[in-house]
Amino acid sequence: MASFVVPHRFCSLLWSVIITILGSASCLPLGDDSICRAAEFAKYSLVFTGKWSETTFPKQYPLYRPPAQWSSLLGATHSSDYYMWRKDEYASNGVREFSEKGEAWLLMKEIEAAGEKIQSVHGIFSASAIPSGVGQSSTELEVHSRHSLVSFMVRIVPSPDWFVGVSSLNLCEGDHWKEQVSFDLYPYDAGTDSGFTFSSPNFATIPQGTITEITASSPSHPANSFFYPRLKKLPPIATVTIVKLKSKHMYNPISEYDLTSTGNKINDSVSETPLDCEVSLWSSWGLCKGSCGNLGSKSRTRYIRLKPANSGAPCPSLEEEAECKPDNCV
Ligand SMILES: [Ca+2]
Repeated sequence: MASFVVPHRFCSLLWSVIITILGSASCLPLGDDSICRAAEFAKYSLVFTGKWSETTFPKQYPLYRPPAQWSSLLGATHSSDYYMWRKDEYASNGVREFSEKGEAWLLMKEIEAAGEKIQSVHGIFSASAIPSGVGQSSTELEVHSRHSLVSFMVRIVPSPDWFVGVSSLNLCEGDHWKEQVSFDLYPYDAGTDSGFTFSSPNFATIPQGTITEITASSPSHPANSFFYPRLKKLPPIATVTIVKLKSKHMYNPISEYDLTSTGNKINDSVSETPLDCEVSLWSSWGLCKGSCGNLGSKSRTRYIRLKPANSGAPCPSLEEEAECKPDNCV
């Protein structure tokens, strides 16, 4: 468990001063979350569950150097004056560093700067990395009635610039805090690296693109690791559950990687994604072999580009023969 809260006593003090000077609170940042009338603070537990298995995502599933895994989780609780990342917007430098390399330092600096400058951030929270595609990590977070939104990201490892996360999720509902929220998570592309596959070499996207959701059909390119033309929708690659803590349970964190007690939960909805065989183009025909005066035979071959999985279409024949006139006869 590695969660902590950015001290913002200084910011609060600064705001008190500003409000006193202006003699009015009308300059307070207003947004969707400004109408939260719930109790001032609430604590939540957050459980992130990776569901990136070879059964569910058989295409190019990374088995080694490095095997499929999740980076540490980095998040913030904030007001609507800040956002960590947003679909169709450009990734900040911090979001780029985090989604390409899993380096959190710059993103944490950005979050802290937003907290100091416009008091839009209440706290930062983090959870441990998960060393496999399937597994759990958890942490706790605190929201405030003026900072009721939650955002976080987890990098997909290995990948060019792919991540999952939640953007500006409001835990406040009018006059109360939500008891529990759960979401299926799908992969996003940060728009900063043009690699198509999990293990593509670094290849900067110039000019930078916006953050987009990766689906079974977009980007529409057969080389893409998440391109599954037979699926209407990708299965969720992860889930997140955020549960409000009762005050008496506040210091009873859920243990990390506790797969034994929640194993059923993780495995209950493993979907088997069929993957059809893909083969290369045929090679050119080989020499025609045989004795002169008779018909000879020649052959050509092709190789498997993608092994089928989970009852996908099997591979067709990899070798073909044809009759021919032997080449060495005049
Ligand atoms: Ca990309």
